[in-house]
Amino acid sequence: MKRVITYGTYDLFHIGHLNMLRRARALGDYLMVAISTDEFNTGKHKQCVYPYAHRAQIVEAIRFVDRVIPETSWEQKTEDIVNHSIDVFVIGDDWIGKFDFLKDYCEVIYLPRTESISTTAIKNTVQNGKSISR
Ligand code: C2G
Repeated sequence: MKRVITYGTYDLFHIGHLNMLRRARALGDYLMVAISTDEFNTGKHKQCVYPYAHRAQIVEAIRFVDRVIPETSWEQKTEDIVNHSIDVFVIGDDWIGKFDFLKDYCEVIYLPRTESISTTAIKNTVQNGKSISR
């Protein structure tokens, strides 16, 4: 059983998030997602629209997500990987190189982000009363 983990805020869930989770799951047989808590996001200077409980439940409801855990600190990744016997750490290539230190514990993969969609773009689009392009 190849176990995969990824981390993120997953606010205003969108197709870029879904693509990431689908690709992450395809790298193994089990996908764990660590969702940033509201408190941790404050440290990331991210003000979420959806509270942690909603962001976690939405991701947990995805057929190919096996488990959601809270992300409360930058330092927890190594412990998570060891404690949950993780084989693969995956995240978007906007983080490329930032988590190479995890290579001592598991495979580290950076996947390309989905173009032209982001939580910020959605916020701006909604505020301007427009719709997201296909
Ligand atoms: N993502 C993507 N394409 C987008 C937007 C996001 O592939 N258009 C990916 C990101 O690269 C990340 C995941 O979706 O792997 C979640 O993105 P965010 O919610 O923005 O998470 P982030 O703020 O990058 O938090 O400890 C790591 C952090 O928790 C990552």
